[in-house]
Amino acid sequence: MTSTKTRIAGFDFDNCLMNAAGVACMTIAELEAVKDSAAGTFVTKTATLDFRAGNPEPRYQDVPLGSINSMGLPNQGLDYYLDYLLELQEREPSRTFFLSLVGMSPEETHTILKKVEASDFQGITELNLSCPNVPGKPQIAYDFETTERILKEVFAYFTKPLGIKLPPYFDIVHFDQAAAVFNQFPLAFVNCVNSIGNGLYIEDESVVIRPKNGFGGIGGQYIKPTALANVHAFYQRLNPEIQIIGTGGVLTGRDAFEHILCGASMVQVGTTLHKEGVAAFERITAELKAIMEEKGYESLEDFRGKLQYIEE
Ligand code: RRO
Repeated sequence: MTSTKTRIAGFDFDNCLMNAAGVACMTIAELEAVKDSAAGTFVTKTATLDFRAGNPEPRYQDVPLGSINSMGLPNQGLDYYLDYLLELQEREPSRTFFLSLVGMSPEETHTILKKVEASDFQGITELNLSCPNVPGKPQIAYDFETTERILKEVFAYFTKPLGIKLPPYFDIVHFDQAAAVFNQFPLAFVNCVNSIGNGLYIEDESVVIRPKNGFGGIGGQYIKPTALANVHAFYQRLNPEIQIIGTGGVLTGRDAFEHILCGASMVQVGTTLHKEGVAAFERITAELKAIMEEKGYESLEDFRGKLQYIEE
């Protein structure tokens, strides 16, 4: 029997596909729909301490080869997601879910993480170090000194399973420097990648989203090669205890297969989920299983990380 089950931070999941944070995860109704689909689990919209309305609309646009967004971190506030997850873990004790979060400052990040640490939440936490869309706030993970300081401070008190959501890096030296930082910490995973920040999409003579004069994070088919490179670069460099979640450009089962081949233990679907709805999970899972069957692979372990190189 071909299986796409996987394991992250010691928790088992029936399927390796789930939503990417930001898509289908702002409200409890959306989260329940992902939970009840073929997805193995869900991650919440990145939560800040308090409710945020986010940037003015239009702020997300699907385009033929992907998407562009400058949402600006709209969310219901930590308590909304945490209260729901606490209720859900009573209702579905055999399943594990992800909570995404970040503060508007390092201080706020610590306030949030201390609340999660003190709570009864038994799931997995993803710290988003890569939001590209809050005017005046650069992506944290492009600043290695700040990232190292925050992680040092966090792991002084945070004992639950924690991973980080990363922006794409584009230089081999940056892969080396980033990995040297992450390898100092007991991270459960790194998630590669968030949207490619600050692209510009034009229709006729105009931008398509209002915030930042049209600049926004790019997702979808445009970003798969960058996503795969980041997944594999960190798979090659990180301590084996730090798992990789692959995100970016997953439209088909073949795309998910490539993420796993590059080293991903879980694969997230963002733009495609926005375009197609939760039915995407069943379709992509079936396509992935068909590829595995054709190749004689029964589990993800049979091919994870086994990307082939061309000999010198
Ligand atoms: O809300 C957003 O604008 C947003 C976030 Br927090 C993120 O991490 N990635 C993205 O593309 N948009």
